[in-house]
Amino acid sequence: MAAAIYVNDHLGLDFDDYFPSMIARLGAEGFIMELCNGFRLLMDGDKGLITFESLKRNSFLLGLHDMMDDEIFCMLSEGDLDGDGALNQMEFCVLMVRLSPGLMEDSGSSTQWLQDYLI
Ligand SMILES: [Ca+2]
Repeated sequence: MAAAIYVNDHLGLDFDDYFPSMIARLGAEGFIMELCNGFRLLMDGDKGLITFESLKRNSFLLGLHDMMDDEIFCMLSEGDLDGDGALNQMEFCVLMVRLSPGLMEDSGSSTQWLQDYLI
């Protein structure tokens, strides 16, 4: 499950920066769709946002049994750009891209092309 791999990477487990090769394979648009699929797996279906509760519940469903509460808080606060305590789709995608050193190197304005797709 792709989303599980993203989360695992964020937590520093066997980090393998494969996003650049994913983009090469899928194209930027396909890559964004993959990120959006991951977002939907982790979000709260009613709110349309990734909240602490939805991340905790769905990361467990995805097999991330060892995800600690403080790691979930850390991920949320890292990605929460507008300060509402939850991640919307844009914030989630930006967070994932920021976690990829390869993508950060490729483009100085790492999130600009991403925003072009999402907005
Ligand atoms: Ca937010």
